[in-house]
Amino acid sequence: MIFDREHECMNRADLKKLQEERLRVLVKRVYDRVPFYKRLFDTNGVKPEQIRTLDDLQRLPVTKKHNLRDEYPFGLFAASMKEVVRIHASSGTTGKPTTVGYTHNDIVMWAQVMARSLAGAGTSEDDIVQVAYGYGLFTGGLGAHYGAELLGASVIPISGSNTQRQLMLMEDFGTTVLCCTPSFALYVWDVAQQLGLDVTKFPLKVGVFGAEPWSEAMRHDIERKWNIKACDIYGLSEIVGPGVSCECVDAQSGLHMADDHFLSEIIDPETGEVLPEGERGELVITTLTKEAFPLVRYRTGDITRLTTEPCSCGRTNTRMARVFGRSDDMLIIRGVNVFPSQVESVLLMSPQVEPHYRLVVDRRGALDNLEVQVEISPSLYQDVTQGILSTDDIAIFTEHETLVRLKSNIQKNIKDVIGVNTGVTFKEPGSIERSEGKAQRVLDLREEKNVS
Ligand code: DLL
Repeated sequence: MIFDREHECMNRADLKKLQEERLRVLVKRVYDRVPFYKRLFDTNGVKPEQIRTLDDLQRLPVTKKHNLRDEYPFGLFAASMKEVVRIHASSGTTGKPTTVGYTHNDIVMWAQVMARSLAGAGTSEDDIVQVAYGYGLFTGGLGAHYGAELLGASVIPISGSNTQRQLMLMEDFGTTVLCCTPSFALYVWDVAQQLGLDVTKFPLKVGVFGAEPWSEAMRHDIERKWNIKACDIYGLSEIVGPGVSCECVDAQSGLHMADDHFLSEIIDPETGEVLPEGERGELVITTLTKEAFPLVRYRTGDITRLTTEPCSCGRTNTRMARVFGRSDDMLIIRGVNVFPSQVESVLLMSPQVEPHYRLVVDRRGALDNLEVQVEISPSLYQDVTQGILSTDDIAIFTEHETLVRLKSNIQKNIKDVIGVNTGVTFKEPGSIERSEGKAQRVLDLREEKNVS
């Protein structure tokens, strides 16, 4: 279903006109209301009236995450607190979070783009939507909630965690759409196996998964395990939360951006230069309609590609490729750039290991060392431990013939795909910590050493 045909299928020339009209209003708003942006325009010798077309935008520098932190908590708000009806904040692990505010109109717009996303992913008023993203300062829960309600679906606001309860309600209430992180979807499936539940018999038909990078191989794994279609949804709190872009269930071929609200560019993360359509680089977004927390050329840190080729589903808006990773999650191992999602794709090629893994980076002498820890499948585990009483015996994992062969295969495949030699350590099923929100895939011990 197409929720907002007028904007989702708009002729691209009309869309450009609409974006430019909105851009002109936006630059005036931030110049007049946000001292940070007034300074930025003035220092760069740009007057708001000079920004008339999309190309003019490049006269302005980008806004970075640290600019948001410097203005903590409300310095970048372009509306008075009287007009602000909601505050969310990013899940910053160190120091103060990044605060974002919404006026009533912002909340309405967010619900609309989320409703679009969910409709594109195959949701309608007939569906029962289980929102298993966290509710709270994190935007996942409330974002999906308001969008699903606007669509007229029946919402189960269960929030994250409570894995067994998720399964009970899913079965008893007949959930048809599940919204959560892909890693949580895998965790819930694991628990279903332990409980002996056949989830493929559940009425669930689609999952709207996002908030963390995941690979195409992970999609196939989740779709097979749950017997559903899994659609990728993207967003970030600074821009609005989930709903910036989402895949349609018909084509599952790139995430449709809400172009009438968010203007996207791709830049080279090193040089900041704007790249031509189709090239991979860092996504930069300008919010065209936000009132309380508008951002001009915000560097998202996310690495992707854009295309304006129309989709077979009939939508004409820009499509964004699955996020490859965050520029700050990119590991540099002995000079080679490595994204965790690349390692994930290789691991998922092997049915003998599970999609539960962790990358541990350390420094041995002057050399970076990457160790991939991955759980072996329960059936392989059973095979290799047969007849052995104590599974504490690490030798089973290091000396067993099948595991030695498997390890050398995985190491070879990783070397072929990413070009670095890695260590591979097998773990018992269930031993790598499961995530109820965003998965923590990387443990970088080099940082600790740098600090000391
Ligand atoms: O994660 C908003 C969200 C909630 C998106 C629910 C989708 C679903 P933040 O906590 O601010 O907001 O984190 C934003 O998460 O810059 C990306 O690096 C990453 N991210 C979000 N969606 C995806 C995705 C929410 N589909 C940061 N694929 C973003 C890859 C994603 N990474």
